Amino acid sequence: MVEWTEEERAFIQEIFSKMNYEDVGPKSLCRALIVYPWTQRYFAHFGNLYNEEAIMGNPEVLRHGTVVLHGLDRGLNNLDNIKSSYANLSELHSEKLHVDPDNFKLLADCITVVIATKMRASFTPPKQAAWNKFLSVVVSALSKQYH
Ligand code: HNI
Repeated sequence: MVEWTEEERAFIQEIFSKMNYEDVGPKSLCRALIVYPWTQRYFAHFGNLYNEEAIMGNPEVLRHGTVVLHGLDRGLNNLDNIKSSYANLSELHSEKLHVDPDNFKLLADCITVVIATKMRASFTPPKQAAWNKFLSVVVSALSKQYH
């Protein structure tokens, strides 16, 4: 089981409390689709992903970005049991969506970049360390049902 210090818990809570899901989520997913274009193949049914402008103006992408970010809530609310709280989502991404699990880390990095641009100087190295630890545990939990 992952151990969290009180400081780490507080930093993670703080970052979530300052986060606007409807802003950070879409921006993070758009960034992933632009920076790592091979991730677009999973979202072909969302319509036009032709270029940066199309991706950033695609309502399906924007809506899904918020959905994905809310997917982190189950980690936040189950910090001491992250692994089992992602069992269903892991199975969905593996068995049904066939998402290559390497992509989880790439999207996580995009979320971190967007948060950094929002929080600026207040995203201190210790806060980034706690956040990075949180996302690493989520990514590992999401990859759990792959075999
Ligand atoms: Ni992901 C659906 C959470 C990474 C491709 N994804 C979801 C849903 C959640 C979610 C929540 C909605 C599930 C449902 O409907 O029951 N995804 C997350 C989280 C991460 C993540 C928390 C990592 C931080 N997903 C990824 C990545 C890809 C991805 C990296 C592909 C590159 N996800 C999908 C696709 C769907 C999806 C595709 C279905 C979309 C749809 O609506 O058709």
